Amino acid sequence: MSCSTGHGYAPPPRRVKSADWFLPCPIFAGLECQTPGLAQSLGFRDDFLYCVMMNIQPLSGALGAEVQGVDLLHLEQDQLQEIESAFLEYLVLCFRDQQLSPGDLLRLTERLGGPGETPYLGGLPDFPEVVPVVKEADERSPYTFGAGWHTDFTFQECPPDRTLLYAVDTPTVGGDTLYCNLYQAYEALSEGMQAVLSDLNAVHSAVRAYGPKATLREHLENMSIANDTAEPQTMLHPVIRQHPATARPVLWVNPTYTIRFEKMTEAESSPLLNYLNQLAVSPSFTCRVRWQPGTLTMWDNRCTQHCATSDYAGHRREMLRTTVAGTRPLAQGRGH
Ligand SMILES: O=C(O)CCC(=O)C(=O)O
Ligand SMILES: [Fe+2]
Repeated sequence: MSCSTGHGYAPPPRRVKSADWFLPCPIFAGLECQTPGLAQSLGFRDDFLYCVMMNIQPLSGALGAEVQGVDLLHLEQDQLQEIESAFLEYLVLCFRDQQLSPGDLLRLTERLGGPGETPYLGGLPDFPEVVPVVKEADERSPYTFGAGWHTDFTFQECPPDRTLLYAVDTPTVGGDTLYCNLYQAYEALSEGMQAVLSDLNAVHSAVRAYGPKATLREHLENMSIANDTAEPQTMLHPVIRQHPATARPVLWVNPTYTIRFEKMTEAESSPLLNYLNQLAVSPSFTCRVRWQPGTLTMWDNRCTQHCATSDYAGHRREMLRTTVAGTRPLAQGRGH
């Protein structure tokens, strides 16, 4: 399988099947260990047990889970439902050893609601909705794409509900992605602060990342990034967002795109925004995803932030990225 990333994309090899695959089902696991190949000889598909036994392992006490026993290319409807309910519970889901071409990733994105609009970032020639996130081994910049805490594209009127990131090539160590839980950040605030914030809107803008003076594109020489020639438009969003699926309140600001509170200056806003942004990334509200070729992680932009780590100079990392279109954020308890 090949595509025109210019980076020699090829799906990662499937891992050699071992008895570990059968551990989610203890009875069958034991039988399969004693009689390797039993599942196959009974006429089950190669990945039969993998498919019927979905297993969820949390990544930390705060958020995130690894989902085992799933082949994202052949998802049954009930598996999809199970994944969707795990997604609302864990906010970040990680699937290992998936074999996805760019077209497969797009089909999965369509199954999950359809791709969002992705201005500024160039996609693959044959699949414009699929964005390659690439850093070559010889790049000198200490920076990587997404290396600052943020929630994806909150400057849009309808920011993406979720993002899917699929690892094609990864450093042997480093290049992890960190996530934080913005429900927990909200819950950590005092009642008084929750009440103050619930009446506020914030201004979100692409100016720092993609405005005329932004320097991100100069740091990312193997990605196709277009800056705005004029000051980007801004978008007002509630500071306390209600998650549309869980109805729970979320502290929905981030240091990359939230530039100030409505009707306040940046100078007036920044002390409180800095406080909120620091609180959101308290270690106890975070988890960390370590990537391997074939890992797909999806995260909920309605209640998380994330941050890529730039600790793999001299090594190559290539990911494929899509987003799922979202709805306009609603304020908790305000209805507007
Ligand atoms: O590459 C990563 O780890 C995350 C990049 C990022 O921020 C994104 O894909 O939205
Ligand atoms: Fe991001």
